[in-house]
Amino acid sequence: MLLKLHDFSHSVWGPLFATMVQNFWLTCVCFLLFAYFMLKLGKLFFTPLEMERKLHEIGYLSDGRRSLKDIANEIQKRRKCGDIPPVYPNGWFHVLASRELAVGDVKYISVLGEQLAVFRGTNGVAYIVNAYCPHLGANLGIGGQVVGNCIQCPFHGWVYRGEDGKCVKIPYSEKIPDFAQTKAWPCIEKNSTIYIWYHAEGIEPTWTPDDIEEIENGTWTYRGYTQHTINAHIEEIPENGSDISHLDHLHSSPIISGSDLRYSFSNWWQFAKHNWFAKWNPLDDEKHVGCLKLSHTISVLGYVIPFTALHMTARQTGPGLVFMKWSCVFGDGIFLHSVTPKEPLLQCMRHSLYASWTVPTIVAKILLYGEAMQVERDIMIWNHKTFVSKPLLVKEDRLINKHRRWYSQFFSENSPRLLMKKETLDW
Ligand SMILES: *[C@@H]1O[C@H](CO)[C@@H](O)[C@H](O)[C@H]1NC(C)=O
Ligand SMILES: CC(=O)N[C@H]1CO[C@H](CO)[C@@H](O)[C@@H]1O
Ligand SMILES: CC(=O)N[C@H]1CO[C@H](CO)[C@@H](O)[C@@H]1O
Ligand code: FES
Ligand SMILES: [Fe+2]
Repeated sequence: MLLKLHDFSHSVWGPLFATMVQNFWLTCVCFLLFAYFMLKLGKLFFTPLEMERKLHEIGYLSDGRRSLKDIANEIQKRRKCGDIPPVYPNGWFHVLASRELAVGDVKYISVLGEQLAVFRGTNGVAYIVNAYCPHLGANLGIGGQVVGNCIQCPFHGWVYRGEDGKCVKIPYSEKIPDFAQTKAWPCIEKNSTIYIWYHAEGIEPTWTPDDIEEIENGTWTYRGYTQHTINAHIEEIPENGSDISHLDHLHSSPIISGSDLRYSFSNWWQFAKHNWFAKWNPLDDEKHVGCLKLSHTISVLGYVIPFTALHMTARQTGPGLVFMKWSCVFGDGIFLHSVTPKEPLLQCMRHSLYASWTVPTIVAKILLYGEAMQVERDIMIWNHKTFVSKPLLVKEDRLINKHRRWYSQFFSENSPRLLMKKETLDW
């Protein structure tokens, strides 16, 4: 039925319609605001959380005069690192998430003190080779081109095979000498992650990162990641899995109290707390795995809130990977947790979250955010602490020693050590 304009004047819509026509621009603005708001809301509820924090953004205290960047730099310099173990343990490390490397992409990556070029051949396989071309030293990761399953140097065009680093083409030379070869690093891609094998003695991989069947077959889907840069020795980070007593102290105040340790202990937050129950054990049948069982609940005024129960089983697989499966009332999923040393005392830590479809994205985001909050409390400690090689432990702390013995298997004779620096010098 067609409406005539004068029909409106008698209904409640009439004046509104008239105002809208008169205020055309106002209507436009209202509509845009509404659309923007809906977009934000949709984003909040339906898109994964992706959060990256730089070193100086977490755990450093401002003095109101200098920038946090300067403060972080200065603390890094004056810090006593302690009698630390070698800085790069042997094992598999996260280099990139699969989605960060499309077919034909080349990336220059610096991890474990090595300069590397990571690329994906046209066959879809990811390869890692030394970044510096052995010919005259150009960086293959900066402007190198993927040619088939090889990478071509941007300087004189030598082509190296991703699989073994062999040079297969020198555009201006008839002969390719046998010595024309670069180093190809052992690399493995398990769904969603590209890993590199590092071994100071050049030993081939003796184990592989866990297969997560549920990620491969699509039962658990990607829900986001958080990334942090930390100024500490790598061992400090996995060690917190065996440090049961810090859970009830550092991690008990509710996440709304934040990650700034100056405030998170305040009495204001005493009404609610996180309760942790944890147990860590090295596995007998898989020497490179340590298993942490963790239960978590939130209690308010002493009453445990039932739907906050979260049960986790974390497999610390080698020196830098943790596969933490969890289940809660909404469903189940996994945190992929990785620590990769970029420099001797600079770690890149990532938590990626995959969950079953039953877990609403907003819940997954809260989980990921909550985890990040808790870890940021650790970071404030890590960024400022020293490594105590002979700690004062009481009986209840004994798992820490067990963890250190377990972790020592990842160091070998030629594992790189940090040269004794500053500490011995008098400035
Ligand atoms: C995916 O793998 C898990 C674990 O093996 C299994 O329980 C599940 O049924 C699989 N789902 C599909 C769709 O294949
Ligand atoms: C590298 C790898 O295994 N990729 C697979 C991950 O899973 C998706 C489906 O969920 C496959 O399409 C990819 O090939
Ligand atoms: C490696 C490891 O177990 N890290 C854990 C340290 O503690 C935080 C907070 O409890 C966990 O979220 C990490 O997974
Ligand atoms: S430096 Fe790479 S081809 Fe010459
Ligand atoms: Fe912790």
